[in-house]
Amino acid sequence: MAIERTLSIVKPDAVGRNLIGEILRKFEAAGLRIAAGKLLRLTPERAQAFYAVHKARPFFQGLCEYMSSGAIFVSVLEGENAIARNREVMGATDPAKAAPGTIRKEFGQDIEQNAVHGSDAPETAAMEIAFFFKPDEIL
Ligand code: 3AN
Repeated sequence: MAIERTLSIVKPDAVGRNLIGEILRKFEAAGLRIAAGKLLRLTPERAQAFYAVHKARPFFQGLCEYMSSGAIFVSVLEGENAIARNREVMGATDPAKAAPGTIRKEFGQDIEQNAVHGSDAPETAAMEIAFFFKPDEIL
């Protein structure tokens, strides 16, 4: 199995409810190593750039306002099949449909305020990691 890296974001609703530690604990318990991490706040323009792939979707503006509404914790997770494993630990986009024990089931509030983001493919993981981290910030 391949060792991969993926980008994770603890979103503003979860940071605001003091859930960074609980969420990182689930990644580590699933065998994912935290290879980089930082707390920051996106400007609306940076949020629009990050979610540019969704710009034609009806929820784009609300999503960018929400993602720039408070601090986020971004991290690089590393491990075997890290991209798929992270998405398993996160659960389905809609917390109401997420499996028991997943982050979104336990901590997500609705389909927009769903606690975490995770890259969905190797290409997007590489782009999203580079969006937030310089190579020498990943250990
Ligand atoms: P995922 O984060 O599970 O890969 P995407 O890429 O389809 O899901 O959506 C990106 C983000 O956009 C989601 N995490 C969520 O915050 C928001 N989003 C997705 N679908 C909706 C929707 N129908 N209404 C509001 N926000 C949505």
